Amino acid sequence: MKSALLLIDLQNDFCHGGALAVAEGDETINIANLAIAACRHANITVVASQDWHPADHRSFAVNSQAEAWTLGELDGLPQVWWPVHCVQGQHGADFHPDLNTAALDYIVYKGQDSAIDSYSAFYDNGKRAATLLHDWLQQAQIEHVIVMGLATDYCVKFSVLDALELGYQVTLLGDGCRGVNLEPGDSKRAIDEMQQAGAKVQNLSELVGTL
Ligand code: VGL
Ligand code: ZN
Repeated sequence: MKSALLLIDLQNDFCHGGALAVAEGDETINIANLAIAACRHANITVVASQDWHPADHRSFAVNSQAEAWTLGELDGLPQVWWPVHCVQGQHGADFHPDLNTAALDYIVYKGQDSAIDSYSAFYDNGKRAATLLHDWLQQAQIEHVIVMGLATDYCVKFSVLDALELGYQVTLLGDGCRGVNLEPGDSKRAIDEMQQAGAKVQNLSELVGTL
């Protein structure tokens, strides 16, 4: 069975000093580089997503007359109002400088539609439009995805749930994820939810033993 490593949103804005910095976010970069090396050694494709918003994106609190980090509604869907982050072409949207981007086989962009947020690397939050990721993985005959990245309780969680729904086997690299934790325990609950839905949760060292 062919596998792909899927690295979620390892971008400056989710790391130390970023607009939407996740606690210990930087610690995922070293794990990602180790996972990339192990996967390349085992001939496993490496794919990354980038949160890629236009400056007028309505998930940004300032663009929706809302206060950052509070809850509202966007296009009929529950929405956390975020600080401005991952604006297309800006430093915050770049991959973390230490990430081994030379090893990436494919990059999928998400969140380009100003009117709706897009946590999953497969669909927007209303599943109204798909990204190019599923088509690309199908072309490559991938049946198993190994997922890690930022943030556990948003983009990682929804990418994993969609991958399972699309019929992929999913391994979540637990030590390769960090969460926003707007409410304490959100990351733990997200991991439980992914596991309940059928994801296998492993640490990198366990995964490496199976490659
Ligand atoms: C993310 C909040 C807003 C993420 C993206 O990558 O988890 N979270 N945009
Ligand atoms: Zn975003």
